[in-house]
Amino acid sequence: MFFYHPRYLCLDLDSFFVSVERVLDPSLKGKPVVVGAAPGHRGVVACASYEARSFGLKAGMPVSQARRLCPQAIFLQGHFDHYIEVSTKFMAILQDRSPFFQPMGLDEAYLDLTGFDLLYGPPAGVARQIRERVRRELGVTVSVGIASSKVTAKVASNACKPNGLLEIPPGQDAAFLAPRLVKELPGVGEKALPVMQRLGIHTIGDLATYDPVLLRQTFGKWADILQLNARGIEHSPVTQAPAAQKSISRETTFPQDTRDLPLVKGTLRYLAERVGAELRREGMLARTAALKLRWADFTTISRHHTFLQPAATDDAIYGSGAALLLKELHGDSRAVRLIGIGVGDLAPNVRQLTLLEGPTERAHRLNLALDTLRDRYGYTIVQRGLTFALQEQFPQEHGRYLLATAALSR
Ligand code: TTP
Ligand code: MG
Repeated sequence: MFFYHPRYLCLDLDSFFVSVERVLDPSLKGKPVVVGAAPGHRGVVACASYEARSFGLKAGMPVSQARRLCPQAIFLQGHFDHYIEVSTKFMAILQDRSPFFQPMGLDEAYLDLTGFDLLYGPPAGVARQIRERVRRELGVTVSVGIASSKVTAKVASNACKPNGLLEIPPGQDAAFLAPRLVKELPGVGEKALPVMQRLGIHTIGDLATYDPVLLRQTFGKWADILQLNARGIEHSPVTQAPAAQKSISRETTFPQDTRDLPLVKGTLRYLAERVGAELRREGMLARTAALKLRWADFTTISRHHTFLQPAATDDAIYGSGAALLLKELHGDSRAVRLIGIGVGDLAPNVRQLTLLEGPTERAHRLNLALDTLRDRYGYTIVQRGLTFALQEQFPQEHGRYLLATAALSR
């Protein structure tokens, strides 16, 4: 009888957006580079190169702050079409190696190589071949963690970044994780971290050995999963199908804080149409819509709306967003810094279930026809009166508006 050690790989491209920019323009190599907003525009950092990170820059930081910390950095708006192309090729390279493959977002995936030794040799060798192929064919680097679980592999891949390979030998997961900071554990984000610090949990080892009864009082059912993960144990399998997307959203920061209603509504309409197009491309319907607003003083709110029936039309998404927007603007005199719209609680649009009927079905088909036109000729080929307000505010490229913030948010 054979016994195989579980072997999971976590593969994550290094400073993904910036790395692709460096393929497009090699003169950017070795310099602090930020993808997030074009010169003179506002927004948040989507990706900072490792050179820029040494000045304290990181994803999510307002570009204005990034500029103060690292004025010599090169700020770029980004080329999303290229990112999607590199992402697709990266995922294809990984799937060549194992059908037990799980993409996580654009630049990250897990592979389960358990039991593949006879076929491919040791997992570290497979990782080296993949790293070489990605470098040769795509011109970017990928860091790889290998361990007995997905969670340890993920921590290992982050620990060896950039351009690293780190294998945690079987049986060593807990020992590897124990001395590391608890914020390195996937799932321990900005909300959980301060709570843990108050409990005296600083390292992953502190979490693993914390009294489970007390931990449950604070984190509920999640406590058990946290403690298993902290010992390097995770039971969720590497699934073939991509994890179902739970929401789709788009947001942007205005060039200046604004109370200009046609501009705010026009931008909302544009973002809603981008969200709608992606929703339809994915063949999904949404049950809820959400509006996000950031006021000039940086306070941020989100407001939700539940559709009467699941929807995927631009009108439904924009309509609910606009109603929420008008309500907020009515009760508040502050200027708007950022606006975003998203849809959530997605379900596949299975035609047999006839979720859509009558006029909704017709509107849906009209939207699909519009999507095809725009895929071919660009967004601006057909425009609503509302989005004309954007013409004076935003530059255009290949029939698309270039908004100030390049962040891809989902
Ligand atoms: P990450 O893999 O989290 O980050 P990264 O690839 O830039 O850097 P590294 O993996 O080396 O730490 O995210 C992948 C891409 O997703 C990133 O290049 C840009 C985009 N992104 C955003 O647009 N907004 C964000 O807040 C984050 C975290 C990422
Ligand atoms: Mg990455």
